[in-house]
Amino acid sequence: MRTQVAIIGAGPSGLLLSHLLAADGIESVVVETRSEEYVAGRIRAGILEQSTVDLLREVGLGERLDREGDPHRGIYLQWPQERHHLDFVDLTGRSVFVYGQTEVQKDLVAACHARGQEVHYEIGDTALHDLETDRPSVTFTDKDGVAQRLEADVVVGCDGSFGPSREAVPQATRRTWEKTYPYSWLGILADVAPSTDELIYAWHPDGFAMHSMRSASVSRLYLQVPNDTRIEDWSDDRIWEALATRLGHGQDGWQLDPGPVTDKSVLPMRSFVQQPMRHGRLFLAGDAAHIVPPTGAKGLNLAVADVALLAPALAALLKGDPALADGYSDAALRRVWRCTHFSWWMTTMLHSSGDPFDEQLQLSQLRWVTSSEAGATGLAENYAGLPIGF
Ligand code: FAS
Ligand code: PHB
Repeated sequence: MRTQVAIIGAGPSGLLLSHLLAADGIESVVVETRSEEYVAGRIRAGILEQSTVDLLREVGLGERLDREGDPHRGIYLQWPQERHHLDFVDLTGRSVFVYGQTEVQKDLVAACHARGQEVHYEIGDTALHDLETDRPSVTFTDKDGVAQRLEADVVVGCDGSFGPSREAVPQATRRTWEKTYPYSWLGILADVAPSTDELIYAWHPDGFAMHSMRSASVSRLYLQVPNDTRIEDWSDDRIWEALATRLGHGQDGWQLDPGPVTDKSVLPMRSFVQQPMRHGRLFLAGDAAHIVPPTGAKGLNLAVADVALLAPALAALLKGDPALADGYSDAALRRVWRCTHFSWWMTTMLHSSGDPFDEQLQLSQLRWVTSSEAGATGLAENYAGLPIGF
């Protein structure tokens, strides 16, 4: 098989990249280890920043988002006895949308079907070849067990944090930074109307808690738990009790309404960056190049920002102009480090470490960010998303 761009991974970065390339007349083929249904069903991100919403609308993927998405002006920051709203629209003129990654993925898959995008699902043995030549290729075993070779002008690793692309950059060339946080998130989906109009990020001496949502009838909530947490040790009742305590049930008449839990998972928290995000004819995008703790709601949005930079760079490269492609890694990494810092800052400000000194610093940061327009604006511009190409 031969194409212009071989894309490894059919998650949001892979499918959005193929969509943007097709709009530019560039052909691509996507290869994916999992099934279409499995990828679309993974429960992950929930917040789209302004730049992501703008891009999806621009490229014809915003219709259902505008119909079913829930625009939010801001978030609540909370600690015991205090809850403060930060209004991003007042502060920066930018807002965010609650629209789950599963919904974005469904829209991307529908667009693939509509344009006849070639995607090979349920493949195995993915391997990358000849990346330092102008005839790179990807070999794999297709779902029928037949060995395939996909030749291309360019290969893009959109294969997330466990795919082969990041290691395809030679050890001597790549540099990585990694930080593992001393806690994880226990996340639940529940069939109950949210008890809040906008997201609540709550600092509490027992640990962080967050009240998010997926729709008017589905809530998404998270609890800080130790890294070695076993999900079976957390009954629904224990989860709701901890959420009620940490989110301030009964504070100023506010109450947390529990409901049937439909999904439960534990998500480790880490930061990871690999640079460069290009090696020869291999380019990296999304989680293949970077991981952020979800406290800043940046993971999915950063993947979108990568491909928004990469698509025009590849189109130009394939039409004979390498300038944007040569600048892709540095341009993408500026935003990657901005989002990595912001996600680290939100995480260390809101998660209890048990250290009394940290606790005072955290509470002081929270009081400053909720009382100073400068502090609130700094958080707002990062959370609602800096313009693409920042
Ligand atoms: P993805 O990981 O989504 O997609 C990579 C794809 O490559 C996968 O479908 C995988 O099957 C495929 N692949 C892997 N190896 C392959 C191979 N050898 N060959 C072919 N295909 C291969 N972000 C937030 O903003 N908020 C959140 O709350 C949040 N929660 C998360 C919870 C979990 C459990 C995880 C893992 C991530 C979460 N994230 C969250 C981050 C997440 O949303 C990612 O940022 C987003 O999925 C990135 O998209 P991709 O770069 O496409 O990577
Ligand atoms: C979510 O709704 O899943 C969500 C929202 C905000 C975050 C992380 C996750 O920071």
